[in-house]
Amino acid sequence: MSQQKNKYDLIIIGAGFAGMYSLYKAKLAQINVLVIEKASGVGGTWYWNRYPGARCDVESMQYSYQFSKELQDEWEWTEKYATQSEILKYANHVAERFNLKENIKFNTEVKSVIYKEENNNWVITDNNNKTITSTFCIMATGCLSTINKPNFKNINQFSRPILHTGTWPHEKVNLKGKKVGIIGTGSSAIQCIPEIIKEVDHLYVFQRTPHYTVPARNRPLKYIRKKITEIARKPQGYDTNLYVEEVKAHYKDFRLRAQNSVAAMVLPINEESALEVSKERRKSVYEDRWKKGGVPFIAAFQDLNFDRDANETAAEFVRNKIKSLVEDSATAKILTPKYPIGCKRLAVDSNYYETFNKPNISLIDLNTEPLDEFVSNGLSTFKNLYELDVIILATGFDAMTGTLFNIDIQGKNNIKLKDKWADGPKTYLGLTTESFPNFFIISGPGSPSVLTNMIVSIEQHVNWIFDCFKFMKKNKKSSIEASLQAEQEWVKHNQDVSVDHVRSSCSSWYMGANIKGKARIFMPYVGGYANYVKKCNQVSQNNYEGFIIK
Ligand code: N01
Repeated sequence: MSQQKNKYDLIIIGAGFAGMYSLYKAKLAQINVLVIEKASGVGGTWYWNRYPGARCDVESMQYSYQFSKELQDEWEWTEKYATQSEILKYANHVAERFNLKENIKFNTEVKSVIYKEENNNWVITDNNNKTITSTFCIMATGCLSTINKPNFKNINQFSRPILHTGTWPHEKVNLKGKKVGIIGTGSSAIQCIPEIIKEVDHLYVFQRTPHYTVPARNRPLKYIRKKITEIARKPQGYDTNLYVEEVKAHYKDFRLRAQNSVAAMVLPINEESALEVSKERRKSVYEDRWKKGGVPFIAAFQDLNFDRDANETAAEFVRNKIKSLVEDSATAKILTPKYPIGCKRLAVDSNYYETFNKPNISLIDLNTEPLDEFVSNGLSTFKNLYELDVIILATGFDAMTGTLFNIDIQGKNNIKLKDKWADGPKTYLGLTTESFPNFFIISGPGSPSVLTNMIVSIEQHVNWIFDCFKFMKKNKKSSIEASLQAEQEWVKHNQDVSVDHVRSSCSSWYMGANIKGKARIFMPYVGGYANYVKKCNQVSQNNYEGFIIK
């Protein structure tokens, strides 16, 4: 273990949930480690995304670490879906409970990560031009951590505040009595709009593509506790009325079921086909899922993700809900998506469609009224001028590769990651990339990551990496790198499994379609979490097949 100043065995970039757990494991293994974090605190996504209404759409009893039984037992979630502030509190609790902050250098942005073949190490340079070296490097930089700020015409002309949901200010933003414009209607806007409507004088929603969303039916967990469910005892199935004590009493089994699932979470998948049941049965299943709320809606039938006709039955159900919930038929029409449901990530909301019945909201369809430019006091479309006090950009992220490309990452022979991935990311298992030895990515492209319950996926990745470290130490190896052949096969497999999946059937950030000039390729692994874990385990059990270890 190296102890020299500015020389580490392991550098971890990012102190979100991936960075924190990597650090915990490194400390446990007594590895000489440093975490570098741009923010002034831990939490990653939950540090930055503080917009009103921000919360997780994975249930809180599942969206948490499982590496420590004590941590799992002692932490009390207060709502079915935790708010951003509660998740951030949890992240800080974890950091303090396991003394993580002492190894994190905050307020520091990594600018370059360059491999030096002659020393078999990485040279990391930060925004203060400080340089350190490390044998191993873990990129725990997140999948949705670089915001997409489109190059709107004359954006700098607007003389009042422009906010982005992904970098929302830490201090309270006062929208009371203000005329506010919001551009974008993805998951972030869908959570934000029903909250800020309570405060603003008038809200103008600028929509390019309508998004499918289902009600969250969020509730305090104390209320749920009074209910009797069989959740953790059932080998299959699941009731959204999570009963905290029961889950905690059977947490191990509960987590195991998530490990063996498609999305790393206990989700009630109905094994029936939407096309093989009666019309009445289909409607009643959808109604039941709608009533219970949350992402389980998309698991209402087993064929919604692969059969377009089956998918259409679910899409049509939601379209009819929009029609019944939104009073003004013209507004309802604009809010109604036409593409398959689940292609863009299904959003989960609290009163999103109902918000459009309020007197102080206007929906602007950018397809019939395209944006022209920002002006000093508002936004101008080709039809109207909207006077605004504040503009909110809910325009999403340069997902999965954006943050990696913002850092100058160079592997063997000075090959830049950005150049290597110019036609789309190329990884082996989403964890490593050929020509970049001792370099790991957590929840990288080619791993299930954003299609799963992220904390569970993160723990699996980190455990795999640290098992690999153990293997290398035991076998006195100093370098591990994906072979080109293994990488090519994995990339091909990724594309093969995505071809018929609904997720690749429209333009979305999964495909890089939201960023001008970005390669159009389906980035996360859509073959299912359990299959992915099986593959990772097979690789490690076979002495890291597909890797070159020296
Ligand atoms: O971003 P998005 P997001 N002109 O990319 C529009 C996670 N998340 O921040 O669809 C006009 O989904 C764009 O329009 P279009 C979750 O994984 C999780 O909402 O490209 N409009 C779209 O409407 C999610 O998927 C939670 O036509 C423009 C919107 O902006 C991911 O984050 C909560 C535009 C962007 O939607 C991203 O969600 C929130 C332009 N030039 C987010 N450019 C949880 O609950 C873009 N748009 C865990």
